[in-house]
Amino acid sequence: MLCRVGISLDDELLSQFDELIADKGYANRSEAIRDLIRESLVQREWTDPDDDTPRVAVAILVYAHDEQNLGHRLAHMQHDSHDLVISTTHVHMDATNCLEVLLLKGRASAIRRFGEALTSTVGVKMGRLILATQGEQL
Ligand code: NI
Repeated sequence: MLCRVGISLDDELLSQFDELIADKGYANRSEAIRDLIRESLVQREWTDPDDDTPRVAVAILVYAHDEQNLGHRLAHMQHDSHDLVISTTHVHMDATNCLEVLLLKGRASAIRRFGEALTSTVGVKMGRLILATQGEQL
């Protein structure tokens, strides 16, 4: 069932919001607001340290494979946590730089610890951990 709600915003904030959603290509304010709410709900899924529900996430890494033996070290870390890694894609972007995308699944605390260890490894040029959702509650 779809419910209608009204919200009050000052005109400057609304103006900035409209610019933001136009830049992002939203068709209307409602869908943009629904997405903001969903994003907050997804983030909340990750906050309970005692939650055993399997969570999914994506880790993105850019690194030079021969710097500080990174190719080997990152592969070693992944083998040590192989139970959390569903799949990996490795692209050799040029002679030295690699892009790696990992799909992760497991307990929230384990995924966070492992994903943050990967993205914060010294020498990684760009690292992101995207905490996703299996979507049952949305
Ligand atoms: Ni490579």
